[in-house]
Amino acid sequence: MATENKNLSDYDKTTIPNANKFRFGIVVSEWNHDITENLFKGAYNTLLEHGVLAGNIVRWNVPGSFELIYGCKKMQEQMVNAVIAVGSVIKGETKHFDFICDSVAHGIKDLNVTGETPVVFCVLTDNTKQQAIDRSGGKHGNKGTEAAIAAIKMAELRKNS
Ligand code: DLZ
Repeated sequence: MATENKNLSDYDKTTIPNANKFRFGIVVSEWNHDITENLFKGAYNTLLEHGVLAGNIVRWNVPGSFELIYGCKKMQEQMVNAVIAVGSVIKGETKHFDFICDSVAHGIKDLNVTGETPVVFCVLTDNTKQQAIDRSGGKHGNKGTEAAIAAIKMAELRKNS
């Protein structure tokens, strides 16, 4: 699971389906917004790079990662081929971190079980701000890029299944 030996922005471009017919929803949490903006940019630019039209990318903001669950549930209803949930949870002094991380992971998982539209998990869960910086366009790449590639692959899988 560790990203230390894997750059989140590395992938084989030749294996990615053309996405120019697809429409994507990106739901962005405003908490740690400097991090989530960089994750959004990574996802957005990667989608464009693979042929997605700017007009076919719908962005909504939600207050925090906990609200990603509801935001993504409503986004699933918007005639999109896949949804990307963008958040950054950074550990504090209390157990809040654990509750938020567990809730968001289970909430997004539930949307994938119950809904027809795949929802990709682009939520960083870090012990420190530096770890979040490193994974949102820093030395370990950008999880937004990884999420966009996953979303394209899931949209293609959905189309063919
Ligand atoms: C309250 C809170 C805290 C302490 N930390 C974070 C965080 O690191 N990342 C994040 O996305 N959201 C955080 N939140 C906000 C919660 O996700 C949520 O918005 C509030 O509890 C309101 O439901």
